[in-house]
Amino acid sequence: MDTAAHGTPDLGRVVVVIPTYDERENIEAIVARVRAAVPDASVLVVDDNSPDGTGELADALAAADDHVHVLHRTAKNGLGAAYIAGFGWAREHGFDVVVEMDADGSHQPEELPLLLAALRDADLVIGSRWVPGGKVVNWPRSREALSRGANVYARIVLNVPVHDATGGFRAFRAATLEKIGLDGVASRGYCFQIDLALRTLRQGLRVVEVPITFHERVHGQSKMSRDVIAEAAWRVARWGVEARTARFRR
Ligand SMILES: Nc1nc2c(ncn2[C@@H]2O[C@H](COP(=O)(O)OP(=O)(O)OP(=O)(O)O)[C@@H](O)[C@H]2O)c(=O)[nH]1
Ligand SMILES: [Mg+2]
Repeated sequence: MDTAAHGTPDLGRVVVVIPTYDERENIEAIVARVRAAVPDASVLVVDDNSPDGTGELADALAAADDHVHVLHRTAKNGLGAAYIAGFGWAREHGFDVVVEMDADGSHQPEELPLLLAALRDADLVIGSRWVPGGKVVNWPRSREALSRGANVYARIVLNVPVHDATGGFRAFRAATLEKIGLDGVASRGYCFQIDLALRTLRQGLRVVEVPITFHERVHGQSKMSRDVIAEAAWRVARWGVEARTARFRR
């Protein structure tokens, strides 16, 4: 690929990684919006063999646009595993910036330039619902309570100075992913996001939150489940205990 044609001036080449599982009704519109919002960036759809045919639809989008790529995986293996595969692809293809974004329209591609601008002075930028200026639109109270509760819990247990540690609209420098090392990441569900934020902070890297407007999905089904919540709760508790024990030993 030609860097001049595919790059953004001072950040280098950007890829927006979009994990999908049964997002047939959303994938076309979200890819089109990303392409319009950041025309120099590439898109990588990471599909876990969605039964609804999202992978084939993504292939058709890729065939029509050389900035769109698809990574097919064989089975639904969780968001974390899909992202790690996508990050590996981005590394092999020499991208300098890797963005995480949901397919369901909750994250607004039009806000990508804001995230990328903030990355000029950061190693990880988190699009945040829970900083001044951040908003959620059409979210049921129960979901808002879950997200706020999860963030308060993570802040107390892990002492992380981040307001939206579970947020999944993010921009990483490729160098950040390299430094934090992804081999030991076992988180599968949305605690993957907390895990990566924590690893980035522990490396002494710069994490910046920018306010975003988060919209409840309109089409398709949420993959949030009790298992995902339970995994986050016990992993965060374990990381908290590990951090305290390490401090005690020092
Ligand atoms: N490849 C892959 N993608 C997944 C998997 N689980 C979720 N996703 C995708 O990850 C993104 C976020 O999943 P959602 O179902 O929206 O979960 P959520 O945003 O936590 O929940 P809602 O707020 O209720 O939508 C979407 O693009 C999903 O299609 C998975 O196991 N594999
Ligand atoms: Mg969602």
